[in-house]
Amino acid sequence: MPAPPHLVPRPARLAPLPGHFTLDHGTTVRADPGAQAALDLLRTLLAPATGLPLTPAETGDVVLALDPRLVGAGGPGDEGYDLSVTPYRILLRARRPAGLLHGVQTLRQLLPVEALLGTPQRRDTWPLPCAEITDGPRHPWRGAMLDVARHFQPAAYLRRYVDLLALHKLNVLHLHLTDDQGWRMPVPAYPRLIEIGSRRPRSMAGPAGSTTYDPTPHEGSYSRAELTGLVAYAAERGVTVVPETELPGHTRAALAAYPELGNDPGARLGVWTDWGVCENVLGVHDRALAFCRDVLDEVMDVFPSRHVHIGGDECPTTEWARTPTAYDRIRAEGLDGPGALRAWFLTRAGRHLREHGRTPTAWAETGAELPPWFTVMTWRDPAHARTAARRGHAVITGDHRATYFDYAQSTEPSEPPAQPGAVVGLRAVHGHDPAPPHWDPQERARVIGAQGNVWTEFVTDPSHIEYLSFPRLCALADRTWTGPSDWGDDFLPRLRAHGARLDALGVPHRPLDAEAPTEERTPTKEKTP
Ligand code: TNX
Repeated sequence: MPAPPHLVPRPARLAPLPGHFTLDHGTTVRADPGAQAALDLLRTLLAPATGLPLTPAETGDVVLALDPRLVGAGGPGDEGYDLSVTPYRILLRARRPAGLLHGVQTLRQLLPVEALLGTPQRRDTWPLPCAEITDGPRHPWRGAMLDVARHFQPAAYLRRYVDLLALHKLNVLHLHLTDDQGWRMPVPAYPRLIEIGSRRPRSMAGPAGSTTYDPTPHEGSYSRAELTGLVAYAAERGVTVVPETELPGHTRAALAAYPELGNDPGARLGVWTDWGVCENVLGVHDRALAFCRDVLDEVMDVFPSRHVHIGGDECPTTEWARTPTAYDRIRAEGLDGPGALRAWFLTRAGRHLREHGRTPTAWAETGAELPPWFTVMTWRDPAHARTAARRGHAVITGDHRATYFDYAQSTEPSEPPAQPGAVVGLRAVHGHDPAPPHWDPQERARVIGAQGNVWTEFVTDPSHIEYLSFPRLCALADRTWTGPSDWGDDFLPRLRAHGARLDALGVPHRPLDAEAPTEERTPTKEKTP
């Protein structure tokens, strides 16, 4: 048998077969009912380099079809696909359209790497190795979070990032849309969120606590049409955009625009120009709750995703503890004290989402503080994921030691500026098990997946985003789609071959030969809360 092709992520089952199928100008295609969108995607992706017409015909050489009876190798059903490449025909089948979209990405990786280039290639024939593939994901949530609040990125760039996620069968783009340093999404009832909240006059130079500033102003926001366009573009590629608007902390940009939403209506706060944890948070009064409802109504209108993220991390209680009206709320709700207000606030906002059929999603600070109907993202400590699963939460792991891509990939001095404190090496990502085997089966079943997180305090441009994301997202994709793999014998050889694809797509990435097969797990430091 021939050697298996090097695919990332590795398919659940792949049997290489002798021979090739060759795409050329005479190749015909057929999309059965429900498969047209996947064929359109295949055409769109192959057009720039190959220029192949892929002419429709009743007896297609390439057939894409939905088949409700298909079981597929992948557990959760909706995203699996079967792909058969023989010398005479390609047959791609899936139970649901999402599976076909993933199958299209596999076809793309089976082609010569030049198929990924953005310009016409001098080549008439495009061979694919024959194989039988039965594939499907291990986890339904395979994500990447991009922080567009600290540094804004234009919508066109977000589309490219979506394309890179889809290539790796990652299916969630979590957009961190608001933070202390910028508010990027318009809400018609609150125009100053953009007029004031989307611009900061300068930015701290260096990590939290630094005393020097880069005097360059930073600003940016999306139009509603850009966001709805992004949602549609991502859906065509099997990617769901999950929005995050931070509540009740990390809201200084909103407070700069509307001081009455805070705890001291007389305070004149600018959009924050520092990094770190900001003391200013929303008030716990009715006006702040009404603001949250209005914001979330607009969020739900623009983003159809089942999950809607409302932040919830790093919320100091200092302001509440010194605000008399906060104690009125504490008494009225029978709470223990200011420390209980964060969970109370998130529960109120979460209920609003739930009443509209959405699943409230938030960062977990311990895994034990929110109602179990929240989906939580654990980040501080891997133990929080198990705590949360035991409590009944659906859990997405984002352990900072394994999935925070704002940390450097190595200790080498040539690495670009990064969040200080830890190194998140490729091996740590590869070794990250969202649901370790020693947990109880019910606990493991509650872990719906994992995501890589690109915080952007020190990341201003797309090439830096990509350098931080790759190859670490490749490891995350492999882990969440396929599961564990042997680092030296399986993952690294596939990744090295995959590097040519990243190069063809112009993705700046950390050199792959930097990863020694015997490299030990990189020691990292504690995250200080
Ligand atoms: C903590 S993780 C944060 C972010 C920072 C990040 C930097 C989380 C939910 N909050 O606000 O950007 O650390 O690593």
